[in-house]
Amino acid sequence: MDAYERIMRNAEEVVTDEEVRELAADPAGKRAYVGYEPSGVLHLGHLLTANKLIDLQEAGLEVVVLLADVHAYLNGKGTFEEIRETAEQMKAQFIAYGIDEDSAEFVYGSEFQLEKEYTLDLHALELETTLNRAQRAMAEIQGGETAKVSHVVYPLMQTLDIEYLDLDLAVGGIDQRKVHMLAREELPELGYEVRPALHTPIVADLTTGEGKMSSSEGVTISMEDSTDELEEKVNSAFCPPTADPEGDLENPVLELFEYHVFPRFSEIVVERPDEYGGNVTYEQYESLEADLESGELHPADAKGTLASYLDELIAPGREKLREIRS
Ligand code: IYR
Repeated sequence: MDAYERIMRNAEEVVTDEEVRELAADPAGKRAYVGYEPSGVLHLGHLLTANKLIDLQEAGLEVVVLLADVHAYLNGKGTFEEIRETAEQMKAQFIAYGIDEDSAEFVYGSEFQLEKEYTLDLHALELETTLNRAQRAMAEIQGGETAKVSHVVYPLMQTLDIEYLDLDLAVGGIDQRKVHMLAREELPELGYEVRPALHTPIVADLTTGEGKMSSSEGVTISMEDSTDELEEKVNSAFCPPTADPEGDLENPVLELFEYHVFPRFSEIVVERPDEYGGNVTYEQYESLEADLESGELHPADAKGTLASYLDELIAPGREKLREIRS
């Protein structure tokens, strides 16, 4: 896999492809980032973009993890002290998960977002941007609550982060796309360069295959789950043996294989007793998907295998959390 293919693996979209190709042609010294509102426990939503950061490190880019404490504050996630503490825990779990600590840079938003120059640029952006535009950019992040003034400042700060962290690529879930599009429009207004963005998909709800897997509603898998809890969650997942003919339901079991398991393991072994066909090894996601859809692979075997690989992925972070809490 060349640098471009690795950067693009499992990306839902890039804006623009041409800019990303240029980046891939000479990745040395180029900086990519994901920003996270600190939360005490990482879940699969965080890990999807973390997988992308690992891909980017492997493609030769420098990666920056923004622990967006000021953003979390603006989004009503607690006091600064509480947010700081959860940010520390989050950082430790990312490292346990496999983000290379020596080459990655972990930055707190409050380290640079409270400086005078940043604040003055923020005010310039406030003057440039209509309320309506900023609110639309936030619709998917802020959820259904009544928008506060802080919620329109939020995407403007996210826009400035791209300049102030000296980035060449902004990465996020597809729910960040409107903020990144706002950034592409507004940065030139302040005389700054436009940077490309890469968006990862959102995994569907585990039990229904609809909408998105989220920590606030429905079931999500997190660093906190024990092996048994994880197995139970995966076993109750929606996993139709054939693709939905109408095409509006996703298969979350397949999505988890595609976005979480295959990127991190070079081969996947499904262990089965001989009377059920014996063990089978997959090197590519597409072969597993084809076998599930043809009936060659039973959903129960797919789920058992998924649970054990996910367990292996979250085990170091789970251990880290135990350590922090004891
Ligand atoms: N909006 C993100 C958090 C965030 C991301 C970036 I990229 C920033 O520069 C700042 C904040 C979220 O919804 O989690």
